Amino acid sequence: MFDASRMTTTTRWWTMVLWAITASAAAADLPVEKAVVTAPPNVSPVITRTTPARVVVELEVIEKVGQLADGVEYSFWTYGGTVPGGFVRVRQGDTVELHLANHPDNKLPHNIDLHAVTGPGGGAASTFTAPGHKTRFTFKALNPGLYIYHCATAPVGMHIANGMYGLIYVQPIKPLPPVDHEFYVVQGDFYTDAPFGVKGHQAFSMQRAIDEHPSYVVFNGSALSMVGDRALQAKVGERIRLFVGNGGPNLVSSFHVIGEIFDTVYFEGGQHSQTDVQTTLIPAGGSAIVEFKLDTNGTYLLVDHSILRTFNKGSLAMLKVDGEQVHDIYSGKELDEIYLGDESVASALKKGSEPQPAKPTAVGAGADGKAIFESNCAMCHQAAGQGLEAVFPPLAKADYLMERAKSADRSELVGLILNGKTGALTVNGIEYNGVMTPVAGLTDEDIAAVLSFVTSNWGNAGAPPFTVDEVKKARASVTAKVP
Ligand code: HEC
Ligand SMILES: [Cu+2]
Repeated sequence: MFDASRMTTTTRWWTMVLWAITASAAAADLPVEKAVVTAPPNVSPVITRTTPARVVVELEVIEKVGQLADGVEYSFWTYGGTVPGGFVRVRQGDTVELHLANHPDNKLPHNIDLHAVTGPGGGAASTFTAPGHKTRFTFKALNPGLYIYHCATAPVGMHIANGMYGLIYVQPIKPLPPVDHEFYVVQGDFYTDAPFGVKGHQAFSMQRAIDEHPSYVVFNGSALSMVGDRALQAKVGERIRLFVGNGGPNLVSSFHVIGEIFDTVYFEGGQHSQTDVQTTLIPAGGSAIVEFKLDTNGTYLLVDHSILRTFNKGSLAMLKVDGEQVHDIYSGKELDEIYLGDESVASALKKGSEPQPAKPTAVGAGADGKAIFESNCAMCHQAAGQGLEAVFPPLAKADYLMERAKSADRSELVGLILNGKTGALTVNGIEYNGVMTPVAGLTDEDIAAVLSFVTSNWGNAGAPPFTVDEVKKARASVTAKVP
C-alpha cells in the first residue's frame, strides 16, 4: 500500500516532479476530438467516453435576416446561423479549444463569453474577433452543468438582444440516465420599434430594450420555431429531457409545460434536482434541465407562464405526443350541462314548485353549442363572437368562417379546432396573425354543436348545421395529415 508518511523528503520531492511531468504529458497527449455542434431543437449526442479529451469547438458568427414571427423579419446576429446558437456538449474535465470565426460578410466585431469557463470574462477578451477574422482560446471544463454562452461585445445588451446566445452542456462524469428524446429550447426577449405582429422588416429598438419592454418573447428565436409542422414530436410512454436556457437579455422566464408536470428539474442547470414541479424559474443568462414522462396523448404547450408573453408576444412552442389516450389518467370532457347555482334552486323551492329543468337558451343549434362556445372559445373570440381588435378575429359575420361553412368540404373548420391555427389569415378584409391553440377534450358531438352554434348566430346564416358524422369523418382526415 502507498503510504506517503513513510517516504523520505527526497523521495517525496522526486515523486512530485514525476507527477508534474506525467500530468503535463497527459494534457498534451489528450486525444483530440471535434465537438458535434447541433442546431436547435436538436441536442448533441451523449458523450460515452470515460476519460478526458481535448475537444475542439468551432463556432461561426453569422449576421442574417430571419423570421421573428409570421411575416415579421429581423436582422439576427447568430452563432452558426440559428437562435440560439449551436448546442455544444463537452465532458467534465475536458480541455476545450474554442475557435470563433466572424464571417467576412458581417459588419461588426463579436466575441464569446461562456458561463462554463473559469477565467476572466469567460473568454470574451480572448475571442474579440473582427469581421473576416478568427480567434481561439482554451479552457478546462471544471464544473459540470448546463451553461449559457453569449456575445459580450459592446453594446452587450444589443448583441444578446439580437440573438447571440446558446447553451454549452458540461456533461458530468456520471451522466444523467438515458431518455427517449432530448430537446434544446432557449427563450429570448426581442425589442422592435413596432409592436408585436407588425409586418415587414423590424429594426432593433435600444430604448425599448433599456425600458425592458419587449415586443416579442419567443423560444428559439421565432414565434414560429416549434409550432405546426415544426412542433416537437414524441410518443406516449416516452421520457423527455429539455435543456432549457434563457438568453434574456432582460426577462426571467417562468417556464411551464401546459398539461405536464416536470418529474425532475435540475434547477439553474446545476447538479441537484427537485421532483414534481409545475413551473421553474430560469434567470436571464441561466438554465434548467427538465424531465418528464409522457403518460397520455395530446398537444402540450411550452410557455412562459408570465402568460401575456405567451398569448401576446410569442413564447409558445408545441410538443405533439402521438399514441393512445390513457383514459384513467385523463378522461377528456365527461360532462357539460346547464348549472343554475344554488340561488335558483333555492328560490324555485321557496316558491313551492319543483326545480325547473334548465331551458335551452341558444338559438339555432340548441343549448350545447352555446355552452361549449362559452367555455372553450369565448375567452378569445369574445362573448358575442365579435373578436378583439388586432388580436382575435371575429366569428360574428365573419366571411372566413361562413365561406368555409357553406362549402362542400368543411373539414378545415374541424381541423382548426382540433389542431389550432397559426399563420396569417384575413377576416372581413383585416389581417390577423395570432396563435389559436388546439381546443382539447371536445367530442365529435361537441364540435358539431359548437360549429353549428357559431355559424347560426350573431348574424351568421345560410350554412347547414354540422352533423356528428361529418365531424367524425373530418377528424379522421385532419388527424391523418399530421405525420
Ligand atoms: C386561445 C385563444 C383562442 C381560442 C380559445 C379559440 N380561438 Fe379561434 N382563433 C384564435 C386566433 C388567434 C385565430 C387566428 C389565428 C391566426 O391568425 O392564425 C383564430 C381563428 C379562428 C377561426 C378562423 C377565423 C375567423 O374568425 O373566422 C375560427 C372559425 C375560429 N378561430 C373558431 C374558434 C372556435 C369555434 C373556438 C372554440 C371551439 C375557438 N376558435 C377557440 C384564437 C382562439
Ligand atoms: Cu456579438
